Amino acid sequence: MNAIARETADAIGVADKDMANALRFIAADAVQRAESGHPGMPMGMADVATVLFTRFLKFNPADPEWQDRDRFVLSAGHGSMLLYGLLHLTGYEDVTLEEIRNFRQLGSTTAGHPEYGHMPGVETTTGPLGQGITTAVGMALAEQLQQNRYGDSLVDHHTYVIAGDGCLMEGISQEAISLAGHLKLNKLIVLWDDNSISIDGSTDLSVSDDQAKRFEASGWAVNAIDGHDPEAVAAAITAAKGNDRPTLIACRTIIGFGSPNKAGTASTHGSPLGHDEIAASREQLDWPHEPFVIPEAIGKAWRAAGERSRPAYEAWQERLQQAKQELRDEFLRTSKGVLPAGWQADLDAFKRELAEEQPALATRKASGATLKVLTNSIPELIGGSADLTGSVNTKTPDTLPISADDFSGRYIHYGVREHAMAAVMNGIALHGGFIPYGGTFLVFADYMRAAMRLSALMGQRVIYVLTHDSIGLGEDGPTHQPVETLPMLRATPNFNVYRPADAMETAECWALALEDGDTPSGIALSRQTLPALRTDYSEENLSARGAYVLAEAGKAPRKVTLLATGSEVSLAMAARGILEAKGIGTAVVSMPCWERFDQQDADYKAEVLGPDTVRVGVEAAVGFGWDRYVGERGAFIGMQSFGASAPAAQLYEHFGITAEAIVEAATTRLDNEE
Ligand SMILES: Cc1ncc(C[n+]2csc(CCOP(=O)(O)OP(=O)(O)O)c2C)c(N)n1
Repeated sequence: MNAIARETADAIGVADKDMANALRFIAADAVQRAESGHPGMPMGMADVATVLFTRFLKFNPADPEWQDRDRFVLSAGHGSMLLYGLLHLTGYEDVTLEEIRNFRQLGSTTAGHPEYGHMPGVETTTGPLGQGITTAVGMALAEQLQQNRYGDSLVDHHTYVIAGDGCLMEGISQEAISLAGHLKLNKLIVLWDDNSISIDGSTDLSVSDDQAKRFEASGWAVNAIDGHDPEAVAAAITAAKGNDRPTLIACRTIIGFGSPNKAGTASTHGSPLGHDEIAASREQLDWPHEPFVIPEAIGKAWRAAGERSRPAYEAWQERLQQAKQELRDEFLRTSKGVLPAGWQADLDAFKRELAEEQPALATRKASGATLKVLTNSIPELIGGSADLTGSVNTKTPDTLPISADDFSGRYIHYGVREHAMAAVMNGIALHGGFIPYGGTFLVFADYMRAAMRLSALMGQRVIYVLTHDSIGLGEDGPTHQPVETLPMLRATPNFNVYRPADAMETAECWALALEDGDTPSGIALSRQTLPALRTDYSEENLSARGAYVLAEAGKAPRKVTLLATGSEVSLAMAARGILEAKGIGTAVVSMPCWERFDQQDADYKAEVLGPDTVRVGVEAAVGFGWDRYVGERGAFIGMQSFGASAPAAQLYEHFGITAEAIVEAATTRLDNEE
């Protein structure tokens, strides 16, 4: 044994087995008390986790946010009590016995699955299987990028993952494994809980993959060990740390280890063992202690494990103090997620240029031009795309490709792996030091959905560049034309959906996405060229309130309000021209971000929406959600079905999304009322 903690444990006569049993029974007893949860996995992986936390993991419970800590991701999130037990035993102050006793109760930090931001030491939210291991790839990648910038005296840590059979069955794991192997992320170490059990029973029911070969085929080092043999676990982790590739350690374990009648069966997976079986397990493992009582010597040995990295922590603080001021300041600024001075001025100059030139641009191109400015002034922006770089315009002169041989780049070629792209971006954001953005077609948000939902749940600044945002993409047809995707994203709490109408709004929406440190954003962008609508320079970011009057009614008082987003704002402007010519006072409201508009006060909303006017919503998507803006007197012009394959202009005609249709909808309603 190699560490202070082990020495302390030895000195007080505490064996690994005793420490692991403390963990096992905290988990089993908490699940029993809650009458809900998963005891099997923590009992099975307690030996592995004990070795990891007492001998290897670099962490400091007194400073859970220490930037150079090792990251630990419990990808098998259903085994949350394993993590809570580890954090409690190693001395995280906030992870009290009271919280453990309140496992899964309202208001406790010990949520059913580990939730980021609820408890220190929980590095990411897990539970949806496969997300954790993929998020960890992002963390391991961020570590390499950060080390490249700041050197290994400030950045040198590992990312450890515990993943189960379920995580490895999920499709996203293949994307993750493949990308990690390709990038040779050698500081990523996955401990696979190889227990051959999932909910339905034996994994034989559903899977016969040779996992070792699968990982090897993707460029990983693989080791297989007895997960109940601490020395084997320690030897495997030591070997993994020396590898030039990511490592999978297949830890053969018995689910529910120690339970005489249930171990090795799915019945330990998702329900309490039951009082009798816990009593029998206490006997079998020779653990006579009452629930939640940890014998003093064992508690002490665990706390010593929590103190173990103190010298490394202090030495790191010292190195940070001695680092060149400029480097230190930049490291601390980016780690805190603070944007650099000067970026707004650069963007402002770009806005002035746009006002001057008034370019007709597809908003995807406007986004590319904006990114050219932003990636130049914000070095922590890390771009990427899921193999659509030329279409989504996410690459800029400042973002050179990242590769296994070169982590000085800033652009990730994710390959055709949208789901991994989203989860990896979560990992990069959670790791800290960088702001990730990544592009694909809006319709493929469905492929990323599970990870996008976690960006929102965790409040991470991840920016999704989502182009080809409607039937306006044309010939590629309905498989590529989103109609229900905007409502799906808008229905997601804490997720801002932007749909800018022209180049100026695109620049503004990018600024907002960057400023929103706790909210992910999706920027929906057109494939087709759009006219410049915002032709005046405005210092104020007009998109910040989510919706604003782009053109007020002319001479006559406002009778009609046309509400539109993105590519349909120019249609609304054309309809306004016709209505105004008829003497009907018509305003056009651009609504680049509903979520922001919903947060405005009632007066502003009324001023914009014109509650006494006839309101028509226009968006080339299904109308889900528009009712609240158009009201009972209003109408919606958009899609009622999937799209079709044809040139874009024909599709707008075919589906009746035209200036004439808008005029017709408005005038019919006005006539009906008169
Ligand atoms: C994406 C997703 N699908 C389904 C579930 C429900 N679920 C939770 S645990 C589990 C089985 C996992 O098996 P394994 O990883 O082998 O865990 P163990 O039984 O060994 O604890 C399932 C299907 C989930 N959490 N996430």
